[in-house]
Amino acid sequence: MHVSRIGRLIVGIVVTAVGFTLVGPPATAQELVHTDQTGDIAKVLRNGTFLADPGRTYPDIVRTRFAHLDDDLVVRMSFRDLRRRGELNSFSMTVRRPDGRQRFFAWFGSSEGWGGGELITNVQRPCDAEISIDYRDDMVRMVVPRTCLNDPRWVRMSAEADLTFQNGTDFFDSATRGRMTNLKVGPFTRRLLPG
Ligand SMILES: [Ca+2]
Repeated sequence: MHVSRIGRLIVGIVVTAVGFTLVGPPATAQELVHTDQTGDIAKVLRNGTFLADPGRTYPDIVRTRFAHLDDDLVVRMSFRDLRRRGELNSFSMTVRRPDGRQRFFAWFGSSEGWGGGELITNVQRPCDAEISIDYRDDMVRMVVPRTCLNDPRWVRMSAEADLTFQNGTDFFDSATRGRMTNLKVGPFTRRLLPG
């Protein structure tokens, strides 16, 4: 994959990274399942314009399970139509911690394979974040060890999927947004405790 394309995608995601709290009860559990709206993919033009594209089926996220386990953060996204694509694909998750800092993890791939990991700048050491992609069951699973985040007391998470074309046009869906907006990241889950 071409570095400049990845760079544009990263900039697009980070620049628009604004999130809100999902409506829900106070944090008492380590897991949240969110059913996302279908037909809510946004098309982002090279000039930054956001347009609804309800007829597109990929990358439409339909259901996501966020889990804060003893050792790992796990985000499992189910898609309406997950297929291996020749263009650049990406899956990402953003984590907020009690200290107010936000960490971004992303994986980028095409028909040639997958790469990625942590891309935010405040990282001082490698992180063993992993992704698994199941095309048969339309499922993507992202795992980030809690040690990558200094074992936080709680986290809030969001997740996204992107499909980017050679001409710079990007299609994306947020796992928790519920409708097309001009915000790429969020809303964030409520606080999820480990356990
Ligand atoms: Ca969706």
